[in-house]
Amino acid sequence: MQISPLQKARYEYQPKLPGMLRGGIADICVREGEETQSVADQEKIKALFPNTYGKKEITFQKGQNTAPARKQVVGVILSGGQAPGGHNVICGLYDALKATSKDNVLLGFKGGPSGLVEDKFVEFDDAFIDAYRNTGGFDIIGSGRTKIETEEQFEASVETCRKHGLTAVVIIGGDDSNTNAAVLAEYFAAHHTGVQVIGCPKTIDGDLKNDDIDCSFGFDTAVKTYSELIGNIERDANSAKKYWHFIKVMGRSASHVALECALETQPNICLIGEEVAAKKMSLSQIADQIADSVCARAAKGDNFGVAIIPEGIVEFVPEFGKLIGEINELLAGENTARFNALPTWDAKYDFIRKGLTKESFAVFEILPQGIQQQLFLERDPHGNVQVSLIESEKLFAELVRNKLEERRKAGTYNGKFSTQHHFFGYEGRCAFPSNFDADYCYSLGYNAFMLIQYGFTGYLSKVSGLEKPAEQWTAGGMPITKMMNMERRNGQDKPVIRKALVELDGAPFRYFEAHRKEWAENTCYTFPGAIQYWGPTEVCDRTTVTLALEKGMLK
Ligand code: FBP
Repeated sequence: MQISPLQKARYEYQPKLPGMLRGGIADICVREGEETQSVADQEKIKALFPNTYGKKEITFQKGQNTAPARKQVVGVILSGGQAPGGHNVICGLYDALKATSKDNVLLGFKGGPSGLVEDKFVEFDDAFIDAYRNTGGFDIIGSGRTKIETEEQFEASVETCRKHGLTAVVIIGGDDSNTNAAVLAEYFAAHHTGVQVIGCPKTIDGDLKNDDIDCSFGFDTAVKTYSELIGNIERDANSAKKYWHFIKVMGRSASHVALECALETQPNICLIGEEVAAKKMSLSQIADQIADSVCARAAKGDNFGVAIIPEGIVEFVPEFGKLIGEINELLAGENTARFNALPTWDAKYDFIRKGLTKESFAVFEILPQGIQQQLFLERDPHGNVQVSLIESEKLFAELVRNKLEERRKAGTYNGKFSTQHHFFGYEGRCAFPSNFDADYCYSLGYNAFMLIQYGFTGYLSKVSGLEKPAEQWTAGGMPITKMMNMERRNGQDKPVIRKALVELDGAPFRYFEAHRKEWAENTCYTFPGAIQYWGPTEVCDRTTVTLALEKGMLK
């Protein structure tokens, strides 16, 4: 097979482990910490996880390895959206497993958690693993979003484990997948299977982080990839001086990606969903905020700019959420067929006008026709509006255009407004991992095997101190139940890992807030450039601005 020179060179890269994991498996021992409690709803979580709740935090350190010797047969699963570095988690896991004993076996279950249920697997060997070292993507075994939740699925998983003699399963995933890992660990423990479950924190969205997890892997590479592109667009905008670029970036439930890209590139505008929700902002208010920047810049002759829009923005706008709820109700059951049978858009529009409340229709009315039609025509199999498909970069560009027309009529704006639209999402999810993600992921996988070797289950592989050089990182494990609380999901109270949203009193947002007025009116663009794999460490191993601000490394 033909491979690119970079791919070949990246195969040779030796990821950096935390100092405490260096020097050989025989010299790694465990230090136990305090017993843990869930972040909220302790009694309920404890009752749901009687076998895995309240376990101790653990840290690895240098010392005689006292783990009992036994053959390990480990299964690994990639779960959810792709994130750069997933392959390295598997490589780190494989290397630690084989360094312990050549007889140990690593199986990869294909296509996500369903691979375990349906027993679709591959067995890794050196040649297989070597072809994926330090590469992006999840194509080594594929990924999927199946949730193991029915009794049938649990039983099938137990059967797969029994058939292969599995001693442990490693689940590489986001908050939902690791919640599932905790549930699976509890099930395996309750049924005395002897199979351990370890999770690894993944997602480019960056919303799996807390007091114990500095950040999820993949975030670093994805935001650097988007920031490179945004910086390039800023240069283009500032060269041509003729377009406003509206750029949507991934991140459905949290705006960490948009915020980090803004901190990296200093655009004129960046919307933060969590702020929109906290201030209960309307679409019109958001459009006004962007239009203010357009006008201020136009007054100086700068009819160009860059605005970053998080993918999930509309879900944070309260009036939009209400509108979506009403549309879902309006088209429930047989109404969908009635609506679809209406011959023209005008007839459909009339049906919508009569079916929505006055307030929601007022919101609907200000949407560009393309978005209006999207809301009614592109629906999921349950008949619900597919909010993630809404082209919010086009939506806001149009809403701003309307605002500017009003201002032009009022004599307060006299500029030009031509727009370009972009969506950066899939472009970043499978990029070659940055050195940071390559190192972090390899460490997470290596560390996951140490947790397995020492008999832990229901733990998340934890590598922290990530703002420092890798040598100073610490490694250990945290019971997943510690990160859980009860939340309402599909009409039921469920134990879940608490999702990390952008904190409006956190250092990254405060930094952005302090600078955004200046960025909105002036041209303060910064150009991060492409991810560098070789060169000075401050260029190649640098972490995200978000992490640096959170850890007080930047002010
Ligand atoms: P995970 O939370 O599973 O990591 O996925 C996040 C994400 O990359 C989002 O940013 C995006 O909204 C979504 O996946 C897209 O999912 P899909 O791959 O199903 O289109």
